[in-house]
Amino acid sequence: FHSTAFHFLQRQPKSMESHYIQRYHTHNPTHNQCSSAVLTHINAPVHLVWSLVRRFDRPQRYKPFVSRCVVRGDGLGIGSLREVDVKSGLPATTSTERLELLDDEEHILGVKIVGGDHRLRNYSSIITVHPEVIDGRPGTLVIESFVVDVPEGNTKEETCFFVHSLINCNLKSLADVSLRMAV
Ligand code: A9S
Repeated sequence: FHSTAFHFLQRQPKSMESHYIQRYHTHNPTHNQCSSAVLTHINAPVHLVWSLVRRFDRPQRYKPFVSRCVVRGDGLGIGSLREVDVKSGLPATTSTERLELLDDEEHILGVKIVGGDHRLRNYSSIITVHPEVIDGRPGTLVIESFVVDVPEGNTKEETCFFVHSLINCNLKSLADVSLRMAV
C-alpha cells in the first residue's frame, strides 16, 4: 500500500493538505513505478494561479524547460494532444502529452505523457489548486503528483528525485509568474 496518499499521510500533519492528497492524488504505483507529490504555497489568488495551470496549450507560460508547444484546435478538449519542444541542455527534445482531465470547478488538471525522445514512460500527473489564506491574504495551495515507470538502469529513488526536482522547478516558476501578475 504505497500510494502517494500513504506516503504523504506519514509525513504531513493532519491538515487540509493530506485531505486534498487523499481525495485527488492517489496513484497506485506498481512495483516498477515511482510516485510522489510536490506541494507549494503561492501568495496569489487561486483564480489567477488556475488561469496559468489550466492552459494545456500554453505550458511555456510558466514551465521554464518548455520552449514551444503546438496543439490542434483549441487544445482544451479532453484527449487533446500537445507537442512540447524542450529547451536544450535537458535529456530530451520533445514530449507528446495528452489532456486527461480539465475540471474548472474543482481546479484539477490531468496530463499523461504519451511519447517523446525521453525516458519517462507511462508518466501521469495531476495538478490541483486550492484557495487558502496566507497572512490574512488570498493565497493558493498547489499540489502536483505523478506516477512514472522506473527506467531500466535507474533506481526508484533516482527517478523520484529527478521528476520531483523538475516539478519543483515548474512550481517555483508558477509562483514567480503568478506573483508578477498579482501585483
Ligand atoms: O513538464 C512537466 O510537467 C514535468 C516533467 C517531469 C517534464 C519533464 C520533461 O519535459 C523534461 C524536463 C524534458 C525531462 C520530460 C518529458 C522528460 C525529461 O527527461
